[in-house]
This record gives sequence, C-alpha cells and structure tokens, in this order.
Amino acid sequence: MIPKSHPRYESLMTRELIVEGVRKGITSTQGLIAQGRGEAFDYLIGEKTTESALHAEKVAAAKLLLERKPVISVNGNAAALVGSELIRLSELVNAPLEVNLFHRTEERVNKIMGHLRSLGAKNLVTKNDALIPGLEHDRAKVGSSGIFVADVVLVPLEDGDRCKALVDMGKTVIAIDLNPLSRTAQCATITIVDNIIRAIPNISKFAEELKELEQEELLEIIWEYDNKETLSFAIEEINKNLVEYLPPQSRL
Ligand code: PTJ
Repeated sequence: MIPKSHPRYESLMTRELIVEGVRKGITSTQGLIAQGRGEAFDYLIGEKTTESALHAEKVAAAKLLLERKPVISVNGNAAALVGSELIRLSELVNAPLEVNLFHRTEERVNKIMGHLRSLGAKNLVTKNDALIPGLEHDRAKVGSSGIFVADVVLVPLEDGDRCKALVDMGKTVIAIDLNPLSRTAQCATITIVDNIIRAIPNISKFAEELKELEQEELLEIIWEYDNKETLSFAIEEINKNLVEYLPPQSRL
C-alpha cells in the first residue's frame, strides 16, 4: 500500500495501474518497459502538461470534433491507465474505440474489449477484418468500419511504423507520446507530448468547451497549428528543465 503522503504518490499509483493491467492480462509485459520509458520522459518535462502540449490537446479536440469518422485506438497500456476516460472522450466526440495492439493476441484483444465494456463502453469496433497496407504481421489488423476508413485516428503510445503507415493512408494521426524524439512523435500530424493520464482528460475538457462551435471556428483553431513547432517546444522544455538542475556556475 502506497501512502498518499509519498512525494511520488501519483507516479507510483500510475505504475500500479500498469502492473494491475499485466496481472489481468490486459497489458503486455512489454507495456511495463514502455511505461518506464514514459516515466523518464515525464520526469524531464516536469511531470506537468506544458503550454505547447495543452495547445496540441486543444487542436486535437477540435480535429476530433470536426472530422466525420474519428476513431480512438486503444492498446494495453491505454486501457489499463485511462479506460474510463477514453470512453468519456469517445462519447464526447462520437468516435468508436478500436482495440489495436502491437503485441497482438486474440485473447488480449478480447480481454481489453471486455474490460472496456465492463467500464460502460458501447461504441466499440469489434471486427478487425482489414489490413493497413505496407505493414507486416498482426499489428496491421484493423476494423473495416473503424481505423481502416477513419479520417482521423487518436493513437496513444503508438508504434512508429504503424503511425507512418496510417499517415501514408492519408489519415490525420494524433499521437500521445512523452518522447518527442520517437518516430511516432516525429511522424504524427498532431503530437501531444504529455502523459496519457493528463492528456485524455484535457482533450475531453476541450471537446466539451468546443463542441458548440461552428465548423469555421473549429477550422480556425486547427489552421495555424504547426507540429514541428510543438516538438521543438517540447525539446526546449526538456532542455530548460535540465539546465535548472545544473549548479549555477556550470550553466552555459
Ligand atoms: O498493448 P500493445 O501490444 O499494443 O503494446 C503497447 C506498447 C506501448 C507496449 C507498444 O506500443 C510499445 O512497445 O510501445 P513503445 O515502442 O515502447 O513506445 C511507447 C512510447 O510511449 C514511448 O515513446 C514512451 O515514451 C511513451 N509512453 C509510455 N508511457 C506513456 C507514454 N506516453 C504518454 N503517456 C504514458 N503514460
């Protein structure tokens, strides 16, 4: 039992959710490694939503509301960390949830769908009957009524190859990835460099605020967005935080 007074309580509780996900057969064991990598980058960005990430979250909400066929992709880490929050976002922007795994087994796909249903999910893509072109193995499997025909896909913690393949299919890809240097972060259309546990509730908050806006007003929010700038800001933020840790006499 982790006491609430522990200075790293939130981070440790998040870790517990992933461990619990592995125990339930929802999260892959590789998901533990991914979480560790995420934690390291979260430390470097200050374990907070930066201004540029918040802006990307607003743009993501506008894009999800604007397009006709948005889909939210769910993997083992996302399901364990933010299952209920993903369902709420799915309802707000009218986007189905589709389980799409890197380390795919039918057993884990079914367990994640069962987990989402137990949390109240109703809008789920249940058949993975199409293939993303140019990708080998099972990670290419998607739904012909879901990701395959989506115009915008929200992909938390995505694999770089699949992100590129989705962009190559002409889709807008919104990635959530704490590592601004990852191939996914670099290739997505909108990259949210934030922890998924903060990012999903933030996108939902923006979706609630923006849902009454006219199409032109949503377009205005998206229009000036520059993903290269977002990535540069994230790297600068890491740099700034690192410099603050240096003793004053050794700062450049
Ligand atoms: O459930 P599956 O089989 O689909 O597998 C999911 C994982 C995440 C294990 C799989 O996609 C994988 O191996 O991912 P990678 O290549 O390790 O990439 C995960 C990326 O997500 C890394 O760049 C991490 O920094 C980042 N990341 C990890 N945890 C978080 C995160 N980003 C945001 N929030 C997090 N909590």
